[in-house]
Amino acid sequence: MKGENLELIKTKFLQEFEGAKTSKERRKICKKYLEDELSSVFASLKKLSGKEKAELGKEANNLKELFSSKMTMLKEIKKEKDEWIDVTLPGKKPALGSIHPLTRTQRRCAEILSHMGFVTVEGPELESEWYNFDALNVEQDHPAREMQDTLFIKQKNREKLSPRERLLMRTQTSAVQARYMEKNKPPLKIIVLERVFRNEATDSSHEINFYQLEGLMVEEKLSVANLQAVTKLFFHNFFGSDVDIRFRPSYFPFTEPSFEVDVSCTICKKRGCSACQRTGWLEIMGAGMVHPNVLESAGIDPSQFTGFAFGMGVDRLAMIKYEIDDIRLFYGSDLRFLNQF
Ligand code: FA5
Repeated sequence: MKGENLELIKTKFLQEFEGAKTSKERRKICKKYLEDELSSVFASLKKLSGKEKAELGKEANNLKELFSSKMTMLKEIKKEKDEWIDVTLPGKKPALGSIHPLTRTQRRCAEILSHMGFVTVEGPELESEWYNFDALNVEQDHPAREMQDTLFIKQKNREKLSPRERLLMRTQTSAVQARYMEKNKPPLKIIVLERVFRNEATDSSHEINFYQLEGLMVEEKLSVANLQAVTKLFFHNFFGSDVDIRFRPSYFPFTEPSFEVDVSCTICKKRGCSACQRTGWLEIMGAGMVHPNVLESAGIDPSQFTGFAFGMGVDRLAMIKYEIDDIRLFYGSDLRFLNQF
């Protein structure tokens, strides 16, 4: 090993380094000289001794210093490049979800009715036969109890259990009325906005599980006129003041008199279209004056208090409002549908 050799390595390095076209190539050259060339230089230094070893050792260290400084410089340039941010670029929009149309509808219903003084209450989805049927004056042999409508829960020795012990998936939010009246006394003004279940074949307007909005008001001297006023105010707020409301006589075991309530078709404005089966009207809810038996069964004196109740499908409200022609879309999790809201 001689001093000229080290000079030669330095010249070769500088030539190669300057001649390289990319930083990647330059980093490779530095690595090669730092690892391969220098290790053979230091290995041959070991064979020398005395003054010669000291002098050449110093020069070899200078060479190492040169390669390392070039390598450090390249690393810093790379780091700066990697960390550089173009602050003028537009930001990335976070993927935000939207409110499900059913939730949106529920919230709007609650908003309107809470302004009218109704308080939202809750009840269980897994319910007893008592609250879903018996307490609502639905007789043991009423067709609504039959297997095609109700999802009963399998229980050991079911037939020996009392109606309060026999379980089912509630078919109507009216069950919450019965529960609430048992624990709370008039004046009452409540709504329930929850899920119900029916053992039904599904089609474009029927689901096996769907949402209902139930309203109940119990006070002294309430009449059908109060029911009509509340209903009208609600639908005018929900659909707009140009909808008409129609009460038709109907039958529910828990109300007397009972009504089926229709709103004028919001799509064709009563001219007749496929959505309203050319009738100009859309059937939207059941309602009526609370049957005295129901009040009595909850411990409320029907000679002192009267009440009205109504129950409608939240899904149907949303379908009319947003002009959706198939209820199953609400439960399909199809983003092409959901992204429209
Ligand atoms: C009832 O459930 C009564 N509890 C309503 C009631 C409450 C009457 C208080 C009187 C007093 P009905 O089975 O008709 O009634 O259902 C009420 C509403 O739920 C219907 O008008 C409809 O909007 C909706 N509905 C019923 N079945 C389905 C279904 N399979 N899929 C979607 N919505 C349904």
